[in-house]
Amino acid sequence: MIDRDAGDFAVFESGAILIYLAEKTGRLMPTDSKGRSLVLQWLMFQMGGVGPMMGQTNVFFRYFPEKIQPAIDRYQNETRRLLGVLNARLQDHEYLAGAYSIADIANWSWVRTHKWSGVEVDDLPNLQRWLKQIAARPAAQKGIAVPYEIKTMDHGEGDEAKQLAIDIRKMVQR
Ligand SMILES: N[C@@H](CCC(=O)N[C@@H](CS)C(=O)NCC(=O)O)C(=O)O
Repeated sequence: MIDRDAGDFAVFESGAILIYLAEKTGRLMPTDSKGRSLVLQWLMFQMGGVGPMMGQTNVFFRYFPEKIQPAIDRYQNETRRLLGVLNARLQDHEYLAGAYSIADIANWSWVRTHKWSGVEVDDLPNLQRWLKQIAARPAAQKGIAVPYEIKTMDHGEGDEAKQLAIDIRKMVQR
């Protein structure tokens, strides 16, 4: 991301971009130490867990031409475990860290594509409630349409999904 209003200041890594934007606008992250820490904890949970694990699940489940079952199992199981942690947290919390925050934005952006990773969440009711709740937010709908919306990732099946997997496969380093 390049902040044109700040002398073309460049920020990389999605977590760092979200923190930069939250601090710059004073929105979506509290400023008190505890509130801020809670948001950062759940943001880091995505950065260090959900993102990399779902990323690898997709690599082995969707993109690799060879089906290496132990690798698929390993990453799908780890993704499932992480989604279970989110589900437990969401049992008595409407959002991950107090009010709706950059922690929800970061985690939701990955978790919403769980079907693409071949991971079902039927037995995770709190996670499903949270997924729907955020999906109903107009700004979230606007966000996933940038640069364009890939609906296939929601469904994870059909000819369009096959084509998308072929296209992404070309980008994956083996
Ligand atoms: N760490 C980067 C994102 C990297 C990332 O999420 N890459 C995805 C693809 S969009 C991935 O996990 N790919 C797996 C791989 O290429 O091995 C960030 O959060 O900005």
